[in-house]
Amino acid sequence: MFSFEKELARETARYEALVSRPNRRTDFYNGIYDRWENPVLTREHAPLIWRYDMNPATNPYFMERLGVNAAFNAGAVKLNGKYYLVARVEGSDRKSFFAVAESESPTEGFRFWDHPVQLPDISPAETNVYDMRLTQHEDGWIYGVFCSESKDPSDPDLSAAVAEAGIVRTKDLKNWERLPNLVTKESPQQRNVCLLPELVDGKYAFFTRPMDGFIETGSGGGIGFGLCDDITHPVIEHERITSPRRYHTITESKNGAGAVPIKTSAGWLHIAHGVRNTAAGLRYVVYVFLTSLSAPAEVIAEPSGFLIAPRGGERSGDVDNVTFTNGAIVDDDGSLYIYYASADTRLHVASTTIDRMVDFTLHTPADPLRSAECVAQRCALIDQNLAYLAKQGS
Ligand code: M1P
Repeated sequence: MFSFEKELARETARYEALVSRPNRRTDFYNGIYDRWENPVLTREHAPLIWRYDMNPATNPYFMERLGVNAAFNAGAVKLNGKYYLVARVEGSDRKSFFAVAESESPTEGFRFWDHPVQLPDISPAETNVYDMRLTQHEDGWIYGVFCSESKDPSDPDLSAAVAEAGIVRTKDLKNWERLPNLVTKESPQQRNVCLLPELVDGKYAFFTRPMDGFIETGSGGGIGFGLCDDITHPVIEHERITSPRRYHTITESKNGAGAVPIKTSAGWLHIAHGVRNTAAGLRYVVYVFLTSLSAPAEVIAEPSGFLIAPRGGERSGDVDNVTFTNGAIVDDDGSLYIYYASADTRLHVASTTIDRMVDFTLHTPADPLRSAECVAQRCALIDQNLAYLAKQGS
């Protein structure tokens, strides 16, 4: 027989077991990073008080009243010794919002705070918000740059939308000050914008993703870079392309900034995403490039191919064949945790170190862009190995 108390107790136990389960490395190996067995956030991590009315008088069947569909693309930051994810949570109504999940560990134990982030509501047209990148800026603020999406009023197509970069800032992830959306004079739309932690020539430096339309980047040639004088009235007059899209590569259809660039001794490490088209739809992978410390818009190394692509169960979900990142944390010992989502459904962690990533970035050959040259590149590696192994054996 149905019992409200029994269902509540079972779901509470299930939730506790999920959020407190230990995580461990999988046996995946490539020498570059480790994959971890359990996602760090899923829709089931949404607290019961977000979803159920807990009062049997008003919810006699213990029904979910406000469902949660997914928890994925998260900005990430370490503060006062704790790990924080500001996740994109999507309700079953398709609207996304931000919520802070906290843990003592970078790989497990993330629990959402009781309330999601209540962003200052600055425009009735803003319909959806998602994918916040968190920048611990040298000016003392933590900035969150995210996609602010509205219906395109000039286009009768019901799906026509406009993407802009929304900006908030905080000191504690609790109180958020909303700044005006970023204006990019040369680009009608923006998504995947993030703020560099340091000023460049005394100005706020953004990595942008110029787009002609909401889905297609059109004339937008790749990941852009632009400077703005005043973060409280953010305007970028001119963008230049940093990491371009290229024909027949992992970035042919689109690319975009991912985690906020990480300062290393070799340069700014960018963990971004690239998109190609296939007969089965768009395929999103995570890739890496390095830009100069003295000129952050200049790419100095871009290893061939992807760093992370969907594998196994990561391949399927709401949007199949997608891995996407907008957050990473560097620990005091040089460990690096890359939070990547799969299939716009759940959030995983990959772990590595800054040293390994710099080695990977500087010593992995660049994409030679043509099959014949890729074969030559691989044969050179094989010949080098055969010669080395023969010498070892002799
Ligand atoms: O669905 C895959 C991703 O699509 C968008 O990324 P982009 O702007 O590069 O196409 C974003 O909406 C992202 O949230 C999503 O994961």
